[in-house]
Amino acid sequence: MRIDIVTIFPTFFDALDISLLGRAREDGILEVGVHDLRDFTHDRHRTVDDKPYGGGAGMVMKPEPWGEALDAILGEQVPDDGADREGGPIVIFPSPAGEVFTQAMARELSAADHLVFGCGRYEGIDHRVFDYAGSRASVRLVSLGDYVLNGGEVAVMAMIEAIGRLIPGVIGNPESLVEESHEDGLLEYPSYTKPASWRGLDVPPVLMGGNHGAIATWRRDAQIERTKSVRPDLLPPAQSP
Ligand code: JBH
Repeated sequence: MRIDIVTIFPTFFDALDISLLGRAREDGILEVGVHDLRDFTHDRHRTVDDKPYGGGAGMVMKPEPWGEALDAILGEQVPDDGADREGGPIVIFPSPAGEVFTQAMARELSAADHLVFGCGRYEGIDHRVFDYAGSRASVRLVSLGDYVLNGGEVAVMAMIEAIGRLIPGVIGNPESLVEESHEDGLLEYPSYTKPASWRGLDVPPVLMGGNHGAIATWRRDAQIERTKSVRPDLLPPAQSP
């Protein structure tokens, strides 16, 4: 997979060199390009924003640098003629006005060949940028959740981690993916390791008994209990009597 990121804070993504995704990049499974939006300006101050038409607080990102950045990244990949975009690049703009990012979306996006992330500031990007991007590629506005971030960078970092680890070959053991929260619709069961007793707190005895059936049942029950108490919204609707 190739991932391109457009941002006014390129060094923010230095952290992508570490960890799991750093390894995937060394192995050639994942290619990441980080682009400074200001490199696509032509004025002395490298201006990327301006006052909103119609007034209001905050600044809006100007369309011209975004247009040039998208042209540079997308190149001739998709003709500007409304052709079928299936399998082509997907341009993702993190936005509090977008659809909420989920594990299902991460899984879907992990199958793409080319993702482009456009990091805007909270107040937003000139809306015509989304229309233009939509004429060149599939476009999705995606929100990390219902809270305020200053810009898209943190959201993009989270999305890249969630998507990247699902790319085949990035994680050594695919079983460790299946057992996790949100893949089976339940929260994870609690985990323990040695010592069996620590500061007066004991590991549940069933986990040390070697009865694999009993362990599986205990874990499933713990998952259901946890999900009921913290995230009842994840459970299927209760059966009516
Ligand atoms: C994107 O992902 C969104 N969730 C909350 N706030 C945001 C702010 C800017 C961009 C988001």
